Amino acid sequence: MPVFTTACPRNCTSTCGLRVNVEGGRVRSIEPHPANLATGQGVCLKGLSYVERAVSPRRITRPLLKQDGAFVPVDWDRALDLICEELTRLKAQEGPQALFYYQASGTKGLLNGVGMAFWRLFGGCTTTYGDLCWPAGLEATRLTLGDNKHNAPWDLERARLVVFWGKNPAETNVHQMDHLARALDRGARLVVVDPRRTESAERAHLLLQPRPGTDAALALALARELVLREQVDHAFLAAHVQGFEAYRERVESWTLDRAAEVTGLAPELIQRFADLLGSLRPFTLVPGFGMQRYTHSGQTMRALLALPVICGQIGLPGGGWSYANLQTQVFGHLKDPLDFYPPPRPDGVVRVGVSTARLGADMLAQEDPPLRAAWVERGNPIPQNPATPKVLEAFRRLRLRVVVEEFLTDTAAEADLVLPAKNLFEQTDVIGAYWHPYLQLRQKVVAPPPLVKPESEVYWLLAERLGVDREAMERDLVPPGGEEAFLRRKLAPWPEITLERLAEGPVLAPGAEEVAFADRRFPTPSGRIELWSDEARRRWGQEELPGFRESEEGPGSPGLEAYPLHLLTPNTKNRIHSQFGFLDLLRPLEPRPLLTIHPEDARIRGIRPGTRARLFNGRGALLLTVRLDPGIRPGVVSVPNGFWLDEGAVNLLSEGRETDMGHGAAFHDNCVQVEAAP
Ligand SMILES: Nc1nc2c(c(=O)[nH]1)N[C@H]1C(S)=C(S)[C@@H](COP(=O)(O)OP(=O)(O)OC[C@H]3O[C@@H](n4cnc5c(=O)[nH]c(N)nc54)[C@H](O)[C@@H]3O)O[C@H]1N2
Ligand SMILES: Nc1nc2c(c(=O)[nH]1)N[C@H]1C(S)=C(S)[C@@H](COP(=O)(O)OP(=O)(O)OC[C@H]3O[C@@H](n4cnc5c(=O)[nH]c(N)nc54)[C@H](O)[C@@H]3O)O[C@H]1N2
Ligand code: SF4
Ligand SMILES: [Mo]
Repeated sequence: MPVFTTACPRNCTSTCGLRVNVEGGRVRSIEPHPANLATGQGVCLKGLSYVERAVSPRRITRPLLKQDGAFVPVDWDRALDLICEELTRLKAQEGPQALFYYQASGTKGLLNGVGMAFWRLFGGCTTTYGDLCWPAGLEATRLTLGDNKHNAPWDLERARLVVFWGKNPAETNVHQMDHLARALDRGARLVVVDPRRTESAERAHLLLQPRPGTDAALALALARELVLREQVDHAFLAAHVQGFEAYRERVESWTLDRAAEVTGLAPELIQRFADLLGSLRPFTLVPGFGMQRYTHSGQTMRALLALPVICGQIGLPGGGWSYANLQTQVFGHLKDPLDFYPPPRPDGVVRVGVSTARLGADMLAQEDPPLRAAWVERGNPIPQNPATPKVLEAFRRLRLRVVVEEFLTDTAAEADLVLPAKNLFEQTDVIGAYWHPYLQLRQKVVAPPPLVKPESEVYWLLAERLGVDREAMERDLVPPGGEEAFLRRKLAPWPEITLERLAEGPVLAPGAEEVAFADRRFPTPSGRIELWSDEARRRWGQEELPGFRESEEGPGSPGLEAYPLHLLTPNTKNRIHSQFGFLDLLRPLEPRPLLTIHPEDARIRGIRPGTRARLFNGRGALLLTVRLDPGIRPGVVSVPNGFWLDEGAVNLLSEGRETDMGHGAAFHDNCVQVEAAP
C-alpha cells in the first residue's frame, strides 16, 4: 500500500505528524510519523477517525441551496452566479464592506490566506479582530518576554518540576503527557492548578483547586513567599529583568492568608506549592488556554509568568514558560493560524470592525454600511462564539449567507448556500504548529469527490466571473492546480525547506531553538524581561505591573445573587471543538454533554446522579444529564464546549466579553444556577 507523509491540521496543540496508507483512492489507515519527536507516540482517536470522516455519508459533497427552508443540490455554475449577483449588487449599492468575511480555526494552512487576498481584490470587506482562543496569554507573554516561544516539547523531560496551570493536556495535548511521564520517571514532581480534578491531575504530587479567575492572587502570594525565603535569582534579575523592585513592593501585601481568602485555597497548600517552586530547579510552568478565558486574564497570565522570571527559569534546558511556541510562524502576514495577530490594521479597504468575542452584537452594530451578506469558512461561530443567540440573530438579519463546510453544522444549517469544503487529504498545504517546532506538509493523497473544490479554486472562479484584473489574480490568488507553485514561492526564502523534504517528514522551522531565549535576548521595548510594562498601560489601559482583579462576572457579582455557581466550559478529549462528535467511532464515547457538579451542590438542590437538571442564567438554559464529581471544586460546574445546538451548546449561556488584552473571549466569566429538571 502506498504510504504518504502528512499532518493533522486541526486546531489542536499536538499537530501530529502522520503517515497514511492509501489504496483504491481511499485512506485505509493512519499512523504517527516517527520523525516528529513531539508526537511520534501515537495518533489520537480523532486522528484515527479520519478514515471514517473522509467518506462519512454526512459529508457535504456538492453545493447546496436553501429553497423553502430545505437544502437542494445545485451545480457550481448556479452557485457561483448567485454569489456574483449578490456581491455585485451589494458592492454597487452599499459598498464592499457590507460583506462580512468570517474565518476561524477549522484547518491550518498557508492557503487559508488566499481568502483575504480575494476579498481585497473584490474591493474590501468587513472582518473580525481578536480571536476565540489564546490572545490574552499571547499578549501577556509578548509584553513580558517580547516573543511567544518556548522550549521544544521533549525538553520537558529535563524539568525537575512541572506545573500544569489551567491546562489539561491529558485531553487537549495528549502527547505532552508522554514527555511528562518521562520527566516523572526521572523523579520530577508535578503540580496541577485547576478548579477541576482533571485526568491530567492523576499523577500530580500536588493539586490546587482555586476559585475560578483568582489565579493571579495565588501567583502574587507565591512570589511573596519566594522573595521572603530568598529563593529568587538576584543575578538573573539584575542582568535581565525590568521592574523587579516595583513588583516586590506589589506582592508585599499578598500574604498567604490574603491569597487563601481570595482563592479559597488552604494557606498550607499554597505554602507547599511555594516549597516546590523554591527548591526544585529547573522548573517548567505550563499555563493553559483555559485559564486565560477571563475578563482580567491577561494580567493573570503576567502574574503567573513572573514566577519563572523571578526564579531565573527563562532560557534554560528543562525550565521556562511553555504557553505557545510560534517558532513555526515564519510566513509573514499569511502566517496561519495567526493572521489575526497582531490584528490587521484598518486600511480603508478591509473594515476590521467586529470583535470575535462580541461577534453577534458587533455584526448588528455595523453602520455605513450595515452588513448584508456573510461568507463563513473554517469556522462554526453559532455554537462556538460567545452569546449564541446574538450570533444567530445577526446571521438571520443578512440577505445572503454563504458557508463553506465539510458538514452541515449549526452555522451551515443557517446558510442560504453551502459550498462543499475539501478535507485534509485533498489539497496540499504547508502547516505550522503552536507547540512543537516543525513545519509539516499536509499532503494531497486522494482526489476530492468530483464536485468538491478547494477554497482557493472557488476564489479563482469567482474572481474570473467578477472580472478581476488578471495580473492581480495571478499575483494574489491560486489557480486550480497552482498550489505547488504557490507553496514553492512561499518557501523560497528558505532553500533548505523544500516540498520534497517536507514530503519525507517534518522539518524544523528555520532558526528553531530547542531552548527558547537561551541567548537571553528579549525583544521588549527595554530589551529586558518586563515585569513592569509601559506598553500594558499604553496599549491596553492596564496597570504596568500585573495584579489581581475579580472577574467582571463571578458568583457574588452585584445583581447576580440568583446565579451562585461558576460555569466552566473546557475542551474535551474526543472532539476538536464542534468537530468529530458525530462520527460512529467517537459518538458513543460522549453522545451528550454532561453537567459536572459537586455532590454537595447537587444534594442541596435535590439533584440525583444520572438525572437531568436545568442549567440556566439570564441568557439561556440547557437541560443536561448530571454527573456528580467530588473532584470538582464546590461552587463550580463544568460542561464541555463543542456540542451542537441539538445536543447542548454552552454558548447559549455565555456573554460576549473581551479579555483585558489581546481581544480574546472571556468564556469563563459566566455565572449560572442549576435546578432539578421537572
Ligand atoms: N481534544 C481536544 N484537544 C484540543 C482541543 C479540543 O477541542 N479538543 N482544542 C485545542 C485548542 S483550540 C485549545 S485552545 C486547547 C486548549 O486546551 P487547554 O489549554 O487544556 O485549555 P482548556 O481545555 O480550555 O482548559 C484547561 C483547563 O483550565 C481549567 N480552568 C478554567 N478556569 C480556570 C481558572 O480560573 N484557573 C485555573 N487554574 N484553571 C482553570 C479548566 O478546568 C480546564 O481543565 O486545546 C487544544 N486541544
Ligand atoms: N464556551 C466556550 N466556547 C469556546 C471555547 C471554550 O473554551 N468555551 N473555546 C474556544 C476556542 S479555544 C476555539 S479555538 C474556538 C473554535 O471555534 P471554531 O474555529 O469555530 O471551531 P470548530 O468547531 O472546530 O469549527 C471549525 C469548522 O471548520 C470546518 N472545517 C474544517 N476544515 C475545513 C476546511 O478545510 N475548509 C473549510 N471551509 N472548513 C473546514 C469544520 O468542519 C468545522 O465545522 O471555540 C471557542 N469556543
Ligand atoms: S486531533 Fe490532535 S492529537 Fe489527534 S491526531 Fe490531530 S493533532 Fe494529533
Ligand atoms: Mo482554541
